[in-house]
Order: sequence, then structure tokens, then C-alpha cells
Amino acid sequence: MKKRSSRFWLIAILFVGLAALAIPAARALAQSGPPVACPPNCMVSFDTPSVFEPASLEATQIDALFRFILTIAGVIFVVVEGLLFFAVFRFRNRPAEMAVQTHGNTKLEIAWTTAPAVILAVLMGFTLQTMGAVRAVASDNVLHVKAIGHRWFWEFQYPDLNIVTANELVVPVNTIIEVSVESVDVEHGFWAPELFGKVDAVPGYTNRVRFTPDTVRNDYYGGQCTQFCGDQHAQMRFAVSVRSAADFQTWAATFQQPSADAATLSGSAAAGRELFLTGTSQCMACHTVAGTTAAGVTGPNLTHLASRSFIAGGVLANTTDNLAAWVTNAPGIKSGTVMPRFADTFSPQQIADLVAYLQTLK
Ligand code: HEC
Ligand SMILES: [Cu+2]
Repeated sequence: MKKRSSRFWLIAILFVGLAALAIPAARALAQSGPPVACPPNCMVSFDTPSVFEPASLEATQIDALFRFILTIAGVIFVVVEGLLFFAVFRFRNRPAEMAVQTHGNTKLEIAWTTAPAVILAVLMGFTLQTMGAVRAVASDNVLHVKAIGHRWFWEFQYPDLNIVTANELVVPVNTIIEVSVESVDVEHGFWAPELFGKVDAVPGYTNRVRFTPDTVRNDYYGGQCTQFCGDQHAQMRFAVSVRSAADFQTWAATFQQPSADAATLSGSAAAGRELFLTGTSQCMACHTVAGTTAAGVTGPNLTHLASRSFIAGGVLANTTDNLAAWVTNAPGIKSGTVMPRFADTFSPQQIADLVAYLQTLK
């Protein structure tokens, strides 16, 4: 009778404790809304990328290794927990009985030292094999790309194609993409879970990662900075668009062109271009637009801004409203960004002109 009631109280306390934890947890979840005040059409939800849906040769190999290790670990877990529960119930204390007293068991000691060592050696073998396979240097069918971390956006360069862009990495399907990962300021982390493993972007040092995408995806695979790099670390995303060989050629041909000739612009866009390239705006001090005098490298290259889907590190969809909101008050959307607030520098009409110009950069 006495035992019954103490067990009851133990379970009751456990439940109350869990319930007490559940309340703050639910509250925290309910509060995790959009972290910044978003203008209309704010793109706050990136499709959450999953490591369980590999879309490249390398990610598939990593996934296979992961599942193999998970299976072995799962079997060990079930066996060990099963033996534990069996021992607890089968040999539990019985008042009238004295348990058999033993001391040491050499065979058992040898067995449970050897078995884990063998299992770990096997896992290490498979791990080294996979590491070698996903890191092998290829020379054929390779596209070289540089991914450069900035606070807080990713710059992408294609040295062999003479293309510089930002936020969106466009690659051809079934081609080995050799990525050199760098940083211009602090440490960032480069990761698109469906395509390759995490790589650190370290200032002054070049890391490399390789992936061979096997599935066309014209929208994008999601990527995210995975190394805390300051206020807007969570707003430092990127998209990887995997195109057919022909579509990639078309994309590359477009992105190799300089921006449209000034003579083709008129009205608002022409006025915006004027503003963009004058000293008061400072735009050209931080941004490059190929074919103009704007050659700044602090901010994203804007040469083909209008052909991109996202701006500001994947936080905003590239729409007229979002461009205007961003140019008006970038620090209001991503606090801490070096891009200044222009709300007091330009009239709404001038902002509209700048946006009209930006939208000609196809
Ligand atoms: C002091 C440097 C600086 C100046 C001056 C500046 N920008 Fe920026 N700009 C940035 C940085 C840095 C970003 C990226 C911010 C981020 O995503 O965190 C950016 C992002 C942008 C973007 C989004 C592009 C993309 O790919 O994400 C646009 C559009 C833009 N700036 C337009 C302008 C215009 C127009 C002006 C002039 C009125 C201007 N900028 C002046 C630094 C600057
Ligand atoms: Cu970062």
C-alpha cells in the first residue's frame, strides 16, 4: 500500500513538471513570428531545406552514410535499452530473495570492449570513404564558382564566365560545381542542405566544396548562413537555382552583358540613373553596375538586379514595393546594414526614379 502511493506521487510530480515546461515552450513558439517589420510582400518564409531530400550526387552519398550510421545506432539503442529494461524488471528487488553475488567476468569485459571498437572502426571506414568521394578533385565537366560572405549577403562570382551576382547561385544540372568559399569580413557558414555539407567561410582563407546537382529546380533550393556573423545572421540566405544546360547558357549569356545603354532610358528611369551615378546618392560607391561608372564592391553587384528574384540576402522578394522600401530605409529592414537610410536624402519621387532605374537592370 505504502509503495503504491509513493509511485503515484512520483508520476504525478513528473507530469506537473512537464506541464510547467510546456507552457513557456508553447509561448516561445507562438512568439516566433517575423523577426523584422516587413513591408508589403515581404518574403519571410524560405522553403525550409531538408537534409533528408538530397538533390546532388554528394548530398546523396552523405545521406546514405547518415542513414547507415543511424540504422546501426538505432539497433544498438534498442538492444541496450531492451537489456536494461529486461534487467530492471526481471531482477528487481524481491524482499525475500538474495541476488546471486558475482565478481567480474573476463569474457564479458573483452566482448563489450571489442564490439564497440569494431563498430566504430567500420563507421570510420565508411566515413573516410564518403569524405574522399565527396571531396575528390575533378577536372572534367566542372564549373568554378566563388561564394563570398558579406555582412549580410552572399556574392557569387563565376571567374571563367566573367559574371558577378548576389543572393542567387544559378548552376547547370549534372555538372560538377566547384565552389571556393571566402569571406570579406567575419566568419560565415555556407550551406544548402539538399546540395552539400556545411562549409565555413573564413576571412583570409579559401575553403572548397563540390556538388553535382542531379535534379532541375528552376525556383530554388534554400541556403542559409550557418555561422553567427552579427545582427542579421538569420537574414543571410541564398537560393540555388538548378537549370537545364540550355537554360543555364541563356542565363549566363544574359548575365555576361553589361547593363542597358543610357541612351535607351527615358523619363523616370533616366532620372533615376542620373541620381544613382551622382555623388549625393553614394550608390555607386558601394554598388557595381557593369557598363557605368558605378564600381563599388561593398554591396551586391546590381548589374542584373531586375533578373533576380530576391534582394537583401533573400529576405525580400524583388518587387517594386520592396525595392522602394529598401532604398528608403534599408536599416529599418535589416538593422546594422551598412547601406544607409535615404528617407531624408530623397523625395518619394526620387526614390521611385531610382527604383525605375533599378528595374531596367535586366
Ligand atoms: C555604404 C554602402 C552602400 C550605399 C551607399 C548604398 N548601398 Fe545598397 N546595399 C549595400 C549593402 C551592404 C547591401 C546588402 C545588404 C544586405 O543584404 O544585408 C545593399 C543592398 C542593396 C540592394 C539590394 C540588392 C541585393 O541584391 O540584395 C539594392 C537594390 C540597393 N542596395 C540599392 C542602393 C541604391 C539605389 C543606393 C543609392 C541610393 C544604395 N544602394 C546605396 C550597401 C550600400
Ligand atoms: Cu553570415
